[in-house]
Amino acid sequence: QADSVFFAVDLGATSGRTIIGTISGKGADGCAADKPTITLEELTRFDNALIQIRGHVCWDLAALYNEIIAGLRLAAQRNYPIESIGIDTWGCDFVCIGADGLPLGNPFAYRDPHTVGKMDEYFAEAMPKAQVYEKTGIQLMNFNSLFQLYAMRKAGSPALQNADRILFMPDALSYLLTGEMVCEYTISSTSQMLNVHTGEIDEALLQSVGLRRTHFGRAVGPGTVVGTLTEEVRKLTGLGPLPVVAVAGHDTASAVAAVPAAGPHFAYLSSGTWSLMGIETPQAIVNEQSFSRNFTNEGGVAGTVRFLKNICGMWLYECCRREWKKEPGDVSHATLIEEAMKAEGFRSLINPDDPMFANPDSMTAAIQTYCRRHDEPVPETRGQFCRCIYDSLALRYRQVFGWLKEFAPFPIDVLHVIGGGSQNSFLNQFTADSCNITVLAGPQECTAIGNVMLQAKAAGYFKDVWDMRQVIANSIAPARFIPRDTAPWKAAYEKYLYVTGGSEE
Ligand code: LFR
Repeated sequence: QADSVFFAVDLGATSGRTIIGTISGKGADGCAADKPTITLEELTRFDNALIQIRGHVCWDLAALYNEIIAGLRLAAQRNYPIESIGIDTWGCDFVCIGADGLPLGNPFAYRDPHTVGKMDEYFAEAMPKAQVYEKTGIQLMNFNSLFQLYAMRKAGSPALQNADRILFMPDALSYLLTGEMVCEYTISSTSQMLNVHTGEIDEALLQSVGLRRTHFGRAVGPGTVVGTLTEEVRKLTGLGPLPVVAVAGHDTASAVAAVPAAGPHFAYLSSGTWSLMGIETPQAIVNEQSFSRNFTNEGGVAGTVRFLKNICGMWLYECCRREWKKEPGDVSHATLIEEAMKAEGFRSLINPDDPMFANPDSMTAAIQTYCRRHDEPVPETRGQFCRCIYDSLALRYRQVFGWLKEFAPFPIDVLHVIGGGSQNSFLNQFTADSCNITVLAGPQECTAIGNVMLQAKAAGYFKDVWDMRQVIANSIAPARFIPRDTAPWKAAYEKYLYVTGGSEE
């Protein structure tokens, strides 16, 4: 029973990793044996930071590429019998490629302010808001690729003007490794340019930003081979002509694919820099309610739809922590969580999704300003800040979970919390209590697991997504949080609605 070994690149908005994923217990005929399992080994970890440059916020494409090369080289040195390579990243951002095949500069990051206000301009000038939603079923967020492209057109961006091709982040990196250009379904669904009814890039939306279908790569579904490593990359790394697989290129799609659920009646909360709360459905849900509450229908694996809503997740906490790192003192997660738990509960509530938290110069100052404006006690200590963020997040989860239950075409039995945030047991208990639902927490490494699983699926290892999820369930035991102290959360939710103005989206 040979193990199968895969190489995963998982890029987040603050750090990236290269990972070796091994599936053990494979039957001799390539079919799953009784209890196959997956294990991960982190090869390299590196920072990925928003780079401020000439009034913009960008990603460093060449640095990311270089880190992938370094990870591959290490894998070659250690003689891992890699079968394939897969890359997943955050959504919406893209790289313009010139006629010579080279990137035309660094891609804008989705937190670049160049799209602020551009959505409304687009609706006034190009296509009404309701029509954009009806076509795409995608939640309206100013950084969706459609509005980034519109903002770039308006600004006369030379990169866009000269773009021969436009590749979404994971596809751009696969291209640098293989020379092949694809437009993978899960990542392109985040662009707000796919027609949710046809699954194809919409002609009218393309025209609205002055593009043609030929600007994008070959459309492929998750789990398709893109190509093999170029001669150049083989020389740089010492690897052979390995295939690169378009996995579920969107990190959230990879994460959802890795929910260790036994059946379809689950909700998930993919908890990282963002908190993505939703359900998996066979059909898109596009109606007036989903429009007014701004829920999205992103592309999932195996023909599923990820019906979900973006909630600002650990971003507020991560930004505060970055500020505290500049001061003396221990800023470990454990210490900050401990300080938060000692602080008074429900003291200061905020709407974590207020636009003022999108990318402020100082997050602590932004939270204080919000509290002053809303007559909430102003946090001063680290514990008070963290408690404010956790309480407010759990209350926002309650709000969105309530809507989700109304939309779900099935009763939701359990909420799977996955991703880095699932390690925070206090927040998990808050979530269970606030939403009044059993929480199953883990795996923490869901994006990387989903990435590896899609590669294994492409290699013909699983018959379907449930087969795949069974292997994940065999490999990790999620921690269970039962709702127990729900009354205080009910009362706090009234206060939350009052402070936040009871927003309908
Ligand atoms: C999470 C994520 C979200 C997407 C946001 C911006 O990492 O991919 O799903 O809405 O980043 O791209």
